[in-house]
Amino acid sequence: MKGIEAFQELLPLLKDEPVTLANGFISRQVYNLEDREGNFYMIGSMGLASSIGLGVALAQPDKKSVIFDGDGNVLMAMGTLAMISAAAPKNLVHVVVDNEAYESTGKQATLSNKIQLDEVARGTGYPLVMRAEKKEEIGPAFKKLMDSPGPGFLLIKAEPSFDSSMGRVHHTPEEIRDRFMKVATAK
Ligand SMILES: Cc1ncc(C[n+]2csc(CCOP(=O)(O)OP(=O)(O)O)c2C)c(N)n1
Repeated sequence: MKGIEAFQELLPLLKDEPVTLANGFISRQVYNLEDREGNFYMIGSMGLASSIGLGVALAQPDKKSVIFDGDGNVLMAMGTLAMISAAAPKNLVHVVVDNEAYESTGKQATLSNKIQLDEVARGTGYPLVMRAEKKEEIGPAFKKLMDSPGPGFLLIKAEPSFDSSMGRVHHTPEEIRDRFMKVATAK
């Protein structure tokens, strides 16, 4: 499965949830497929989408805070998995598209071919951890996570396959912040 196919399954299942996206191709793919005001595109800071998504979950307990992350990002900030588990926000859904590569910077291999990130999430204490290896498994797994008390974790195994003709996110950081805050704080 291509990474973009994972997002093609996930995006139609979103409603008005605030979604925090990892930097690089994760943000670029989702921006090109379907830009939403409720998307917080992390521009630059690798590893931090999960911390921001945790902050959103804690600040807005009545909304689901969704994180779209990458394996390289998770490996860079692995301690955040422990922080999410310890804080235990019921309203957090952490989705990781795992292509076993730092695709955004040239497809260098990450360690996720050896280290199973779903097992790491389970080990830190996420109460609901799921894995999807086929496209058809993504929708049911994501729906289950969205309907269950979290924090939930979905590992999607994908191939590196970014289409480099997809442009960059064109919003300025301030625009991304202001649009996102409107959605994240809406009553
Ligand atoms: C602190 C830091 N180190 C390195 C980079 C460069 N960088 C941007 S995206 C990326 C790879 C992210 O990998 P992953 O989360 O697996 O997503 P993928 O690129 O495979 O979609 C790297 C190394 C950065 N932006 N910040």
